[in-house]
Amino acid sequence: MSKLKEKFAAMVPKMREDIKSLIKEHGADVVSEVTLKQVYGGMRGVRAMVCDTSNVPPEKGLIIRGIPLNELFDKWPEEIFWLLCTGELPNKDEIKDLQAEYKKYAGVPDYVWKVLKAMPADAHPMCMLDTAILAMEGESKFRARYAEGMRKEDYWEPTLEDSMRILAVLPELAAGVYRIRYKKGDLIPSDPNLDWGADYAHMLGLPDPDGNFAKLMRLYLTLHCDHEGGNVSAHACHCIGSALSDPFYAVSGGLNGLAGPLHGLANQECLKWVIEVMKQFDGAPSKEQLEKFAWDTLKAGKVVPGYGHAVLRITDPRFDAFLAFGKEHCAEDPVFQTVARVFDVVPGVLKQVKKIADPWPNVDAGSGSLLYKYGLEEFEYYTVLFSVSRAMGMCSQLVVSRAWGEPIERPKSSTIEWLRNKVGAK
Ligand code: CMX
Repeated sequence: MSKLKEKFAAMVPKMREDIKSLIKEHGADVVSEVTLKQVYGGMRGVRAMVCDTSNVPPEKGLIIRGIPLNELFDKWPEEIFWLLCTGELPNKDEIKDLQAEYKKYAGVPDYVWKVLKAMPADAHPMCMLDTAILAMEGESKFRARYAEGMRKEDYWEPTLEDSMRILAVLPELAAGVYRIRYKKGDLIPSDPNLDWGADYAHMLGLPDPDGNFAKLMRLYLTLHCDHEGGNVSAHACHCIGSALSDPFYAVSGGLNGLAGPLHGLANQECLKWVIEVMKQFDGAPSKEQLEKFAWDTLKAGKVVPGYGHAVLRITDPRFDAFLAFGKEHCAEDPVFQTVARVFDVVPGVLKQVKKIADPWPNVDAGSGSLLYKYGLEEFEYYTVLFSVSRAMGMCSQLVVSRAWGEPIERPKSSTIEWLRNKVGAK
């Protein structure tokens, strides 16, 4: 048995007992109220679901299992997945064991490459990635065990196994999507001696003479891992999983949500915006030029990508981490300089628009300029990188909720007439 499975198995009985007694003693207590505005406003702020892997207080940003993200910047993604699942950081033996497990579960089957190569030449890389994950659904251990009549208390075990398979295969799949979609030549085989992040960087095939691109990939994969349970991708994955659809269905479905421009696709949109402004002003723009460009965007009825957030009310700590990386490794790069200048200018513009709740940069505002600097210039691909990381959050959330036996999700919707009657509207 893997050390992760062993550790998690030891946690499960207490987790179940705690939740059972909490519901027994406090099941009728009110934890959240819902206004009509929230019903029509994307359920913003309504507390109606559980997620223990991470939490996002508006004034602090991402906290993973009680540890603020800024204390985890130097951790590798493998450590983060362990933390998400178990609530503790792994020791050296545990991390080695998890890395060996990834190698054991790795290997993209040939039929998946055939599916990807048969897709239209202009297919979006996110569509390719999500299709590839879905294509592998037939491998699901969860589905096979369910068909055999698995007991409910065992659901988490094949969910973890499917999750390991998905996470193990994702860097190779994602790198393959890049090389096929952008005609970069042959697929590059995985290097068994490399860690999860560095192996992904290696399989993309970009030049990395000083190892800084691999460093960036580890940071990138760590920073995007999870963002509590209510964001579109996590919630979609969770909802699909609650019907006991297996992790291949659930993760692919969640990533379809990440592919929206108001969510994970904003990183592609953001760099596009930066490149457009640089084109318009023939290089790194001045603060005045940027201010004008931001206003023009707003006046055209468009959003400034990479800015604003449904929950956060501060500069996203994930943006801070990318900015610090850029200052250390690409301070002279004009695209990075533009991103840094956008940060000086755009919050001041957005603050003047009353309806915007959060004028600060989110995770998507800075990462693209760093990827661009290392030669990853195809910005339609950026959400795929986000996906490889975010799958850690999705999988850990699925394993945890299967372990405590969460039921199928089924909130009540209302007709307009019901709502009008409820509030006594004329
Ligand atoms: N530029 C222009 N307008 C913005 C804006 C921005 N960056 N951020 C918010 N607004 C607008 C909204 O579109 C909304 O306008 P309408 O009422 O006309 O529809 C209004 O301000 C109020 O929105 P809000 O309460 O501040 O924010 P929401 O919770 O509704 O939406 C988000 C949050 C992220 C979708 C929004 O800020 C946005 O569209 N940002 C740009 C896209 C982006 O960067 N998305 C990535 C978020 C991180 C991620 O999930 O990956």
